[in-house]
Amino acid sequence: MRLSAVATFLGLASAASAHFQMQYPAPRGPFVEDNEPSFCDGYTDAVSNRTTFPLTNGVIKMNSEHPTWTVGVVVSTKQNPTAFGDFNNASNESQLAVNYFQTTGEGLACFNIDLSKSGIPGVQDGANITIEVVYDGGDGQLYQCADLTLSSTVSVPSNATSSCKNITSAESNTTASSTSTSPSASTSSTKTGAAVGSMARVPGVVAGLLVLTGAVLAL
Ligand SMILES: [Cu+2]
Repeated sequence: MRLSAVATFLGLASAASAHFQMQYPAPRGPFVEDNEPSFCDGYTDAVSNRTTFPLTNGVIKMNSEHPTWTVGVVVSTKQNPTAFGDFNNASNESQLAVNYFQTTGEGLACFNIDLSKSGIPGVQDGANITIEVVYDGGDGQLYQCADLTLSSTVSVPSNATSSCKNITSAESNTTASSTSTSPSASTSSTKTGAAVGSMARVPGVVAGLLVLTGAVLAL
C-alpha cells in the first residue's frame, strides 16, 4: 500500500518535471532537464558560435511539455552574461523583449520577437546580445539562453518554424503602444464624462434659478 503510494508519487513527480526546450534560435547547449530551473539551463558562459538573428521580425520556436504556461524573453547586451542580473537595466529592471504572456497547448509553439522595437539600449544591427527565455508551466521558473548576433539583413529560416503552431505574444512594443494609446483613450472618456457631468448640472442650475425667481416673486 505504502509502496504503491510512493510509486504514484514518483510517477507524478517525473511527469511534473517535464519542462520546455527552445528550438530556435539554438540554446547555449543541449537541453539538461535537471538544470533548467538554473540560470541559462546551467550554461553560465556565452558560446562562440552565435546565431545570426533577425533584428526585426524574429521568431522563438520552442516545445512545451506543459499544457498551460507563461513565457517571456529578457535581453542582455553584455558580451558574456553570466548571471540573472546581467539581463537587467541600470535601474535593475528586467530588459524585456517579449512581455510575459500565458497560453495553452503542449508541443511546438512559435511566437514573435521584434528586437528592433524593444527600446533596449545597444540592441542594434551587428550587436552581440543574449536572450533568456523565462518559462513557467506550473513547476517553477525555467530558463534557456541563446547567444545572438543581430542582423538587419537576415530573416528567420523557413525550416526553423515550419512545423510550428503560431501563438500570439504580447511583445513589449505592442504593450508600449497600447499603453500610450490608453491615456488618450481615458482622457477622451474623462472629457466625455466631464461633458456629461456639466450637462447634468445644468438642470440643477436652472432649478436653482427658478427657486430664486419664485422666491423673488413671492416677495
Ligand atoms: Cu516542467
